[in-house]
Amino acid sequence: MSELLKLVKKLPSGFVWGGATAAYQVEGGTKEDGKGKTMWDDYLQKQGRFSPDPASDFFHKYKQDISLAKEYGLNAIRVSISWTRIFPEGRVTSPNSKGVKYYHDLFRVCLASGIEPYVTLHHFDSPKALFDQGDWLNRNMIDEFVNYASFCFSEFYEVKNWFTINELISLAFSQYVQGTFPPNHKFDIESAIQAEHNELVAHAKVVNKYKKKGYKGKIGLIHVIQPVYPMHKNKQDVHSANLMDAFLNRFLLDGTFLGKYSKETMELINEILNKNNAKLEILDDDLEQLEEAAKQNDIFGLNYYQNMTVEFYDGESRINHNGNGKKGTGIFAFHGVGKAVHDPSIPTTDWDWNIFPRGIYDTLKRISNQYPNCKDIYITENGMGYKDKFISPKEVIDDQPRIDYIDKHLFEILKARKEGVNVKGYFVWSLQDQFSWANGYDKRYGIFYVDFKTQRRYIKKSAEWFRELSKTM
Ligand code: BGP
Repeated sequence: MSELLKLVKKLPSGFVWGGATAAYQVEGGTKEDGKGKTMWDDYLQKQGRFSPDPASDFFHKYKQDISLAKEYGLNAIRVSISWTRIFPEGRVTSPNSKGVKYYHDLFRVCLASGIEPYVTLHHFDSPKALFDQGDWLNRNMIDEFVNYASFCFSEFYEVKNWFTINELISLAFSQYVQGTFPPNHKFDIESAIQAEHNELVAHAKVVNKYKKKGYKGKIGLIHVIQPVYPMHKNKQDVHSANLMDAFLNRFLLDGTFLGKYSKETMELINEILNKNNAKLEILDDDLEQLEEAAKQNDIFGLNYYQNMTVEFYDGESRINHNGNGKKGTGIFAFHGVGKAVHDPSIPTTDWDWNIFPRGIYDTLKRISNQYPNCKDIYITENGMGYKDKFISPKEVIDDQPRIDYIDKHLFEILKARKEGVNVKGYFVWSLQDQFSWANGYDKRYGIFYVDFKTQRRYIKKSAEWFRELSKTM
């Protein structure tokens, strides 16, 4: 028996095996039943590279996807609610009853199939009307988010596991550093860090309200953690790694679980802000909210894909997003902070994402050692973007590299769990192939293949692998 299976055999029966999705990446139907625009609709149309319709047509095909999940041994699904299906203009007025019904129907089908829904309230899809007023940089968005979240808690009583916001760093990074998400700014460090802070405050306010109201479910948020390692053990590279880590990870982990930014974290963040002529506004009330929420998160969603190796870099900031899978074209060099370099001992995907399973073990140990307020952890995303080859409808799609990726990461996760880290579940990114924000439709992650023209689903070897795994328990 493999080392992984030995660990799987020891898992409790309630261990969560899920597939992850996000509304805008799977639903399609962006104009159906009164849905309002998100920050993406006009932008993608203007850009003309790919359309979010019909994506994986989950809006119509969710029953089929849920039954596939069930058939292949999963017991949970991660979905997000599209804010503008419920409140088309973002502002909380009278809800769009068709949108509300859609999510009730979805949750009902999940629960009837023994697939527990884990629901995110904001997964990269701000309502266009609020985006136009500054998105998370406008503090009014915080209040609107609290209102929208409050509505969802009282309406969707059947949901027991809530995540407020998905990957604050990825949203801020893609919007304001990499420029691949609207409004497409590059190295606008002030906006990136301010948006993250404001999102943390929004999250905290929602958690505090949820607890005050005494809801019985569980609540938390999701961070993607990218552990940073210095290329060389010299002082400069080590400092670069610390700066990059503060920027990518530590600022957010502190804000979530310490309820403040520690002195050491702020020294690193201030160094980054100063080097980029940027400032950060933190109000007294913000800190009170963060502090109150820090101990009240019931669950934490950890997304992990890759690590980053950095060396000291003092040149001009430069970035190139590898969005088409042409290996070796990605660049990230951040003035005064660090430059991502390729460690030749670490393999990469076609999109230049490092394949470094040990990073998830290091991350889990770090969180459990440094952030005792972090309680139950779910791996809410982990998986591999791959150019799957479809041969014929009769043949199972061979995605062995994805299986190898998941196998190795899962092993590291369960090793950390065996050593006491409280991991309660694993969601593969993604359940079915879906639309990838800045990469379109060729970067597939699903354990079920989607023919985007016909919307037919086909089985991949990774789905069969999951089914065997679930039988092991
Ligand atoms: C995470 C997001 C997902 C998903 C995934 C893969 O950051 O939460 O929405 O997209 O990464 O990323 P990509 O699609 O860019 O390859």
